[in-house]
Amino acid sequence: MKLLILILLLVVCPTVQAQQIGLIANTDGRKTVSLNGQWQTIIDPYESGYYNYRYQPSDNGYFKNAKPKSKTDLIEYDFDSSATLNVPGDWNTQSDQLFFYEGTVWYKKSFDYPRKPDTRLFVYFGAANYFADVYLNGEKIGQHEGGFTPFNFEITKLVRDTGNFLVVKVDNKRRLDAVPTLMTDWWNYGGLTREVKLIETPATFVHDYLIQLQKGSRQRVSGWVKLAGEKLNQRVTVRIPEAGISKTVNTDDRGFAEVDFNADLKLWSPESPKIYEVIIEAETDQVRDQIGFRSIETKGTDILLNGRPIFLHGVCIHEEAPLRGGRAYSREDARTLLGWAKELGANFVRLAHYPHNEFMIREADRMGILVWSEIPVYWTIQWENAATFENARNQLGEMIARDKNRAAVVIWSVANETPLSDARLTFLKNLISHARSLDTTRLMSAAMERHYINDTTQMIDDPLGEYLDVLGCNEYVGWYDGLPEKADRLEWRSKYQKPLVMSEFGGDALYGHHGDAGARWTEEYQESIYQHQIAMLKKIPFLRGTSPWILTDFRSPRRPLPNIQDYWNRKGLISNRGEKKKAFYVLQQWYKQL
Ligand code: GCB
Repeated sequence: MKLLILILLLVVCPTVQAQQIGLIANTDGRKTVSLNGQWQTIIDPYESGYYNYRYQPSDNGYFKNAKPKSKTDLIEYDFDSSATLNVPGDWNTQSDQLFFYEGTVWYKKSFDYPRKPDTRLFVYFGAANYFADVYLNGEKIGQHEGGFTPFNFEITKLVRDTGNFLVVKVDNKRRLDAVPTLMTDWWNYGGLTREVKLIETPATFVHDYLIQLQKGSRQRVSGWVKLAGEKLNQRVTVRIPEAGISKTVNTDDRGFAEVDFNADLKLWSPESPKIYEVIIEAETDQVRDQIGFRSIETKGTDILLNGRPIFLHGVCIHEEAPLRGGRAYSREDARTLLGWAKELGANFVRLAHYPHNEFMIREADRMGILVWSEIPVYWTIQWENAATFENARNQLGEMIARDKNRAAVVIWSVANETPLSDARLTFLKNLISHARSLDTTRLMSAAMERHYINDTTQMIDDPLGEYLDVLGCNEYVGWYDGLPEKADRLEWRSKYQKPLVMSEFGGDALYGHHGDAGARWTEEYQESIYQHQIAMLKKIPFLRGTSPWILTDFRSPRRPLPNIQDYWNRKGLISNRGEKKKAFYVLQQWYKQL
């Protein structure tokens, strides 16, 4: 019977997916071919390139990239005469037709690739929002859920010397059971929003590694390397030439080896973001990376960087492209956004509300900016749905897999403003222990809500606090909660002896809109919020960080007010055109004193 089912399955689904390999670490350090540029695209709101008229998945979908063979052939699509979209890039800001679009767009790119013997080839996507089905030469090679983390599929056996066609069905329809769910306060930018590339590796290659300081130590480097391929037993040497380090280990039958050695390293910090070249040299492969070393821990209500207390003076950032709008994706975008954060006097950024593109993290490493990185477990989520949990867990794992070697990243956050319940607590506790199993060194946090125990006392006692290293808390005193002066009377209490980062506060102002400090939407009102907030924040004894909402205006479908919002959340300290609002200078002045 079982055999029969298997045979049936093979007959019904002839496109058995190629075996998949986990994320390849550090694609920068490898031989790659970019597939960025114009891709042919078909907008498919009814998904007729995927389903037949009985709503069954079709064997003959657009992924076949079919062409009429004779003049009688009926084929109702043609990639090659269809419009193009640039990759990387969201589709919404590339075509007026697609500005509010939520649905499927098919992408196609043709390429040649004369593969050399004894090499393997992978196709790598920086991100696709939200669901991607990927096909090469008409065969399905994999699918991926989650709009902000990278994934790769092996195509060694399918790739041809010439005439390959890579087809991706990208669907950004929101779903109640997805992560994030239906309701967010940001634009649902769809598409192949980050770079796409081919990665060539040797037959057996360095698949992944962790090279970081051991938790609690500033001299001991501890981690592991993992090979993938046939020749799993190898000698692997980790070298840090500048520090005179060369340490050789032998990988086991799974291609795995732990790495542990003492090193006299100049530590990474915002004042001195020292980065070393690290070389991982196996017998069959070699990868180079740029890694900084620093320790991060908490003690009572303090956050210690390299053993010394630090105050995280920062700002939240959405992945909204500076000046042009749309999803940010490039190194230049990252430099502009982080450059503004630096100008503000920040040593810290909260990258909200999902993992940002890798350039942000790499540039933060170079510029000496500490990073809080999070997954889009935002507002309401189906806490009791096992598939939703699996999805969130997978996104968390992919975020950590990509960025675990970056010194800048000090906090992983698992949730934003989630409503209290037992199911939610179980869900988030399980995410936290998963993160800790993947990475023992970073601090865990979440942006929580708080409540009033009387008119003037704010209490942080969310039961989640027990499982976090750093408490995150969002509050909008002066905007959603009373007027700016309300902050003057507030006292803050916490059930936990832990550091607090005020992970959001702020209010909207349209740049250039002036009035008195009591008038909503004016720069003066926003300025007044910041003045009262800063006075309040200075009095919170366990406060160890701030990341007000937000560096720049960003698009949100929840913000329609004409002539003020026009579908922009205006809480930016900088407008969407790059103009600094008055509140920017208020915060800058405080940060300069710190
Ligand atoms: C919040 C959310 C953030 C929103 C912000 C707002 O609490 O965490 O995503 O954009 O408030 O502007 O209301």
